[in-house]
Amino acid sequence: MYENIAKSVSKFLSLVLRHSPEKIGLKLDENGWADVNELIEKCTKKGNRLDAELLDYVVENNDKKRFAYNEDKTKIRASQGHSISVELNLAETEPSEYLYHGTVGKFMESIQKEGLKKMRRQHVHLSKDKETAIKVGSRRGVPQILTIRSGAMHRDGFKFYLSENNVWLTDEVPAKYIEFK
Ligand code: HQG
Repeated sequence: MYENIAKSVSKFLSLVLRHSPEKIGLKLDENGWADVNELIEKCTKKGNRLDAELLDYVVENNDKKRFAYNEDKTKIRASQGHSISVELNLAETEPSEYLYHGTVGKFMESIQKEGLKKMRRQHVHLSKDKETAIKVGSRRGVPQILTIRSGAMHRDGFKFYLSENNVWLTDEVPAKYIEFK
């Protein structure tokens, strides 16, 4: 019964939990956590329908599992994708030999020159499979898929993190580790 509004709730939660908590007067702690009751109260005050049951539904059924509760479900945060500075305390993880990044043609020249940058987010986002990268690139147009030599990067000392919802994160990908084809 929540299918229809779950997507708009997810978009609104992405906005306040990743980018602009101040839009509803919400405070996140340094690890990106918001108090669940405060979130519900402040969303509702701003006219965005939210209650504990709907929030549970969105956390459980979100297509990319974008949000996670803490152990006792008193706090919630976005698992990745922030533009505001938060310390997710993710453990460094060894990546597979190759990871993928989906982008679009208009960015290619710049990426060839300077590699992948985190732009407005806290990390560069990579995926383990090409299908996910195709979806990510398709948000902006005809997808271009870049193969990242993540194994070589790791051996050269670059750090990788795996978010709770299985997005691979790193600080940058210099152009020499990118296969353009
Ligand atoms: C590009 C979504 C020019 C980069 C997705 C991308 C993902 C450069 C854009 C998550 C560049 C940044 C993140 C350079 C990178 N020159 N362009 N040097 N370096 N770019 O949205 O990876 O649905 O910040 O290729 O599924 O597209 O929100 O990153 O096109 O997981 O949960 O600059 O967001 O997840 O865009 O997407 P973004 P992204 P959610």
